Amino acid sequence: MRAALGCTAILLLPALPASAQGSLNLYCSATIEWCTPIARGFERESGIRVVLSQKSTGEMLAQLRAEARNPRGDVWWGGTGDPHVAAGEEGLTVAHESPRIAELHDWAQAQWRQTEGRTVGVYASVLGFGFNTELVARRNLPAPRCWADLLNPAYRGEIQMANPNSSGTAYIVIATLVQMMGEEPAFDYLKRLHGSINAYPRSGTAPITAVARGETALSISFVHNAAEEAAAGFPVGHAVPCEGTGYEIGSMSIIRGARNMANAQRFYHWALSAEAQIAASAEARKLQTMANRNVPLTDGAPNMATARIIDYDNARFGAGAERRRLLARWDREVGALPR
Ligand code: S7P
Repeated sequence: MRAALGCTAILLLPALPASAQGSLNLYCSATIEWCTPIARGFERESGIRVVLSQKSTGEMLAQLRAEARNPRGDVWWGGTGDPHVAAGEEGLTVAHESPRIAELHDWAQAQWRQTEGRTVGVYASVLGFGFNTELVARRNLPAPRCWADLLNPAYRGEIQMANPNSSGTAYIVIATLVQMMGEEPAFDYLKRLHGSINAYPRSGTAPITAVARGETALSISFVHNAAEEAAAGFPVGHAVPCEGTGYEIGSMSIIRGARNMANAQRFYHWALSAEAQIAASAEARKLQTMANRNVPLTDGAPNMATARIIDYDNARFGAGAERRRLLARWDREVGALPR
């Protein structure tokens, strides 16, 4: 397998056997720790060489737009659902149907149906807060429970969330607050929250990594990422906001003009199987809810069924025009403010 991060390509595995069946250019918007076992698992199963390229979801959408006349990727796997929905709407991805669609949870099938087959759910996770249990104790800070708690002046300079232009996770923060509060109150909230944000990194997982390393006390993150840091031994707690919250449908799409279309369709079918999802998520130690209903929830994984989640409007917030409008408003009214 080759991995390409930005412009760097690294050969990770020895050459494949003579049975190799061509190659697959896999664009991946989960973390590299999650993308690698997916790529490696498919190589093992198929003999097809995988060239892997990883970027945050908003950045990958920008890349697909830039490459529209000369597509280089075959499949886009992982990352939050809204940019996949936007890509489908913009004709950057194509419809596909696998017989495995019937094996998927309702939310994964709904994503596929609503986009007329252009994207399908592969995992899901709930948005919430992560916090460093040692830092909050040392600084005498309360553990956050609710969205309203984050406006506590005691958290000034203590919170991280990603930049919504690059990060699909941070875009879900905006879309969630708009759906829960209404747009004007949501932007008022984001402006007030801005004073407590110490950084807006590009990647959606960077804030929880900073929490785990003790570089910031709190983050707005998917709760499975916080649970994974805790399982790895870091002093990390998490909370699902008491008022309710949004969630992601991590998605998969086949890129229009894929040069390796047959291999892309084979990957798609494989990636929806319970066997692939069990093996790759175990290797990556992921604690998400996998799309195939036959994949049991791993011990320690947050249970979506018990979380208070909103009826997230994927069609509205995945629409390209709405996404551009909300991001431009955030840049103008929040990101540009002094802190
Ligand atoms: O590791 C899985 C995961 O956390 O990575 C993705 C990532 O957070 C989304 O990327 P950006 O916010 O940087 O776009 C998630 O889809 C996934 O749950």
